[in-house]
Amino acid sequence: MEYYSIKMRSSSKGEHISGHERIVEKAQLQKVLNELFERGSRKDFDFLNIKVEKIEKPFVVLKRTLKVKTLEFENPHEANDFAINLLEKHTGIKKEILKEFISLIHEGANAGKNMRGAMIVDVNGTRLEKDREKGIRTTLVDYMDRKKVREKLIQNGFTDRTLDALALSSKNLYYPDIIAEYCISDESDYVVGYVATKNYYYRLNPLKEKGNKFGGRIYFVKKGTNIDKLYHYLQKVPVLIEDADI
Ligand code: PML
Repeated sequence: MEYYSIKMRSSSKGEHISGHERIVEKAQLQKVLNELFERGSRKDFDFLNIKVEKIEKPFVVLKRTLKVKTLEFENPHEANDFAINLLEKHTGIKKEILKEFISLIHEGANAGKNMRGAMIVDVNGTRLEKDREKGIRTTLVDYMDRKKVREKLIQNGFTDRTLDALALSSKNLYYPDIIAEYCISDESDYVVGYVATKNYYYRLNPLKEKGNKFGGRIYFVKKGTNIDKLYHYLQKVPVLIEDADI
């Protein structure tokens, strides 16, 4: 089977509008190109780029995603307390330090703007990403049969954002040196966020205040993580997932 990676992004006056990535079989290329063009052009744009590349490398196939658990809270404060306790348990990082990193994400971790990718923090509480504005973006991950998995998630009350975030965090947590992940959306009205650990994707509702336009991700990694190898895995190793564990 021949697989291709498709990456789309659109912008207006330098401001990001939309971005999406897929991995598809050759036979689906045309259809998915149309879908991504439609997605990128919903708003007025002055730049839209679609890149198609054949995947030559052997890829990782995961049988299933992390297991999804949804937890409801009275407010973001309670949900973040839960997240911080969970992260302390899994990373050993002190609560006060976790709180500082999480606050940064809620307030714009790139000098009052969103970072483009994720922050990387090791268990000593040291930031490791090569560029603090860019962060690290996980790419090259998709479902073998996206339509089937999407239907299953939507029927069970999940969203398209869950579909993408679950794939991304399942790729992340498959890497031995990544211990946990924290995420809130940069879409101001999407308040469900998550903490992922080696086995679970905890959807926490609501993890941020409605109306907050800030969002982002933190990847927590082991001490001594080789940063070049980590970047290579997250950006260059294709991962396809067979099913969602919900
Ligand atoms: C969920 O619904 O499972 C949480 C998804 C978080 C989406 C983050 C994003 O917008 O990329």
